Amino acid sequence: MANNALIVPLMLLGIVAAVPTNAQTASPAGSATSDPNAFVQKWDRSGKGMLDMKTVLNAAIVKFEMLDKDHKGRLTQQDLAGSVTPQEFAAANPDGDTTIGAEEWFDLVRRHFYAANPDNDGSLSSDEFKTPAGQALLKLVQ
Ligand SMILES: [Ca+2]
Ligand SMILES: [Ca+2]
Repeated sequence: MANNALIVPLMLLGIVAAVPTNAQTASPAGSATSDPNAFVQKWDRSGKGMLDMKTVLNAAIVKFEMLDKDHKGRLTQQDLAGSVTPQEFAAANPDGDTTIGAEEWFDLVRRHFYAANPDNDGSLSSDEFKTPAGQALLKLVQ
């Protein structure tokens, strides 16, 4: 009975239900999970609380232009320092030059989208953005 007295008020506040069971594995040690809700709300034109590929690519264009400070249509490793590791940069740069072009950028975002969408329904929900793959995508496009 003592436990119920504690748990029921927490449930009423939504605290018990809101804590995901995979909270420990979803975020890398030492860094907080980036909350996708604001990003989803900002881009969600359908009102369904989900983002499809076209919408995510639109966000990716905006992010690309923001990072491309000299407006040459290419991103250097320095431009992407906060978003991708050197290993990820190399993987995203199959032509082996020193920059990520727009097509390479879209390919990278598409790969992350598919990885973050295991149910293959064409859209990413806030919950899917909270998975490790979703967080990796969010880091690219947010
Ligand atoms: Ca390249
Ligand atoms: Ca999905």
